Amino acid sequence: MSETSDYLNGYRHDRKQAVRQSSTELFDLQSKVMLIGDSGVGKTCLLVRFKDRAFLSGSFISTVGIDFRNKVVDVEGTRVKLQIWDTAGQERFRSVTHAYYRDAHALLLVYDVSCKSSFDNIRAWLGEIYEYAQEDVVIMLIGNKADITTERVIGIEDGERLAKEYNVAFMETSAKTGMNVDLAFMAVAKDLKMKKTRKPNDPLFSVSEYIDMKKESNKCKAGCYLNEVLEGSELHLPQYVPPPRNPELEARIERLKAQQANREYRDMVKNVDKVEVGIMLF
Ligand SMILES: Nc1nc2c(ncn2[C@@H]2O[C@H](COP(=O)(O)OP(=O)(O)OP(=O)(O)O)[C@@H](O)[C@H]2O)c(=O)[nH]1
Ligand SMILES: [Mg+2]
Repeated sequence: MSETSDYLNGYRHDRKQAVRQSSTELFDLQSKVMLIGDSGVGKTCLLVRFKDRAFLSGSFISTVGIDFRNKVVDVEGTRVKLQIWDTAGQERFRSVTHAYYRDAHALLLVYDVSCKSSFDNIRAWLGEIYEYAQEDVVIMLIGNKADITTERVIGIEDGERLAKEYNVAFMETSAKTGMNVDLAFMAVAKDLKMKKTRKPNDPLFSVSEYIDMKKESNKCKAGCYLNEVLEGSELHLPQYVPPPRNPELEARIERLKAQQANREYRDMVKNVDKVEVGIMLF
């Protein structure tokens, strides 16, 4: 046998165990994931948060065309390489990105909880997915910028309802705080592993159930959520969840505020009288 065929046989054998992507990065399975959704919803920020554990704040640089980054994650001993494609949300690039849907294993469809039009456009995005992607593609609806409170216009129930209607997985994330970002990508990696290793009688893996189970197990007793803890990755700080509302206390605070305002008003009127009297005497 020639040296070349020895090499190729060795290479084929290796590929069964782990595919060599570069001299330093080995993996067992590979998955193509795409981030899609309107411009400005935070697709690039989600990718950067997952890949580099950073947040791109400040001026917004819209993606041109399409870009990708790789990350190898460990799913219970299996190295899954996620090839994450970050698409441009702007309409003018739509024809470019359609071509990439076909061989995607998972699509993360993102809207911004503070932008109603990005949520309203989700139905149109789903239409495109059904037209261009594979039938068994994993679809995850993501409500990003969950850290925003005052400008929020889309509630978590709205996202849940829409996801239920289309039978797709759902979660809210924040690229800013990191909330649920790892969980979204890990659920995709886990789905791929389960598909590849599933035996005929094994139950089907459900991304939605996995997400719900992880969110439940990450809920701590003090009423806060812990982020997904990845195998071998860093632990994030708990996210702050405001305490439940207390209508009685709120009413008392309002009464006190009104009393205070009355007092201030009376003092002000008294002072105005004094000034007026002073002016008249003068
Ligand atoms: N508060 C908050 N702002 C965010 C979050 N994610 C992204 N942003 C901001 O939203 C803006 C747009 O983010 P990008 O990630 O560039 O948006 P995009 O979806 O990639 O947009 P296109 O590339 O045009 O499709 C930036 O100014 C970010 O700083 C988030 O989770 N919370
Ligand atoms: Mg972008």
